[in-house]
Amino acid sequence: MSKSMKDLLASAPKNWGRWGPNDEVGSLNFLTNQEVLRGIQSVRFGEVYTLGELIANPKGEPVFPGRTGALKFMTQDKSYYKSGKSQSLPGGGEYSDDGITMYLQGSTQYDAMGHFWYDDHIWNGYSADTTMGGMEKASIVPMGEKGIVGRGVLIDMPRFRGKARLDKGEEITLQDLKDAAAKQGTTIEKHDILVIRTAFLQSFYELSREQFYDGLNEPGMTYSPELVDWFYQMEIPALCTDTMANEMTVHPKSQVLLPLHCALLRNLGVAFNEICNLEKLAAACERHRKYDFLYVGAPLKVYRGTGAPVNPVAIL
Ligand code: UVW
Repeated sequence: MSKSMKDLLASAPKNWGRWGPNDEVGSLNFLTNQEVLRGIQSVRFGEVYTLGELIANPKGEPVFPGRTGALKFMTQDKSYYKSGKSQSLPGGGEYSDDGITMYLQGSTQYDAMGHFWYDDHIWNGYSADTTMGGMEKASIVPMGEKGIVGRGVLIDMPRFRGKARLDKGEEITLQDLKDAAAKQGTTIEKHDILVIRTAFLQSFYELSREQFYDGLNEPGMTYSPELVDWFYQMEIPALCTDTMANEMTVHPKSQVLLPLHCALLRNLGVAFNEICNLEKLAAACERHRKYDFLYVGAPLKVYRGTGAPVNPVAIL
């Protein structure tokens, strides 16, 4: 049965107004100094894992349909000096330089709190008109100012299911999340930054573009009242995954696209960190039988940006 987003989320909880009428960082407000210290307490080995994908990867970059990978170009290199287009600096110094054109949501990135909406209102009830010509409200800048630091918890779904990666359209329910955490011996605590591995994007590098995008329906969580209520009660500040949209693309019962973007990001202010690479972190977690760590993410401060690249760091 097809439904509208408004119908589907009619009784879903909202955090609008919880941090005042001018708030632009939503549930990141839960990440207080105490939460940073709790994250630091989870560090045991000092091992550092970065979660960013390669930008301008010559093999291509997994992006949500409608976007393209980054275009990077050299504006200065040794060839400029060799051809006489550039002269060495006084004293003999030379340098390389380059530029990039990219979708701000085209690689590992954070969605701005106001990036996705329905019913003409973005996070905290701001009018969707404030997105016109650049995000006047709830852009990526306040999130970049705050930084996202706390205790991260990895839930390794393929490991839980005994497979290399989740398939297109494979759902993760709240019960799956809890069962996987229990099997790992991990307790998800209030205010944890939830990191969910599906390994789905690994298939991008193995399949042809046509195979990867054909019938695209990413695996992951999708809207259910109990899942959203759990996020609300647990006061989860941020959700990070290794998929392009952090959720199943299509809600199976209603056919609504990307309902968690509205239920979690728009309504609860849960920050979305998408297109992470969790492979090395997951291997280390398995090796150490330890799935919690200090998570640090600071999206770039792009003026009125709808999102921004980030290279999150997990310290085990
Ligand atoms: C869209 O903007 C459609 O999705 P995402 O936030 O996952 O990039």
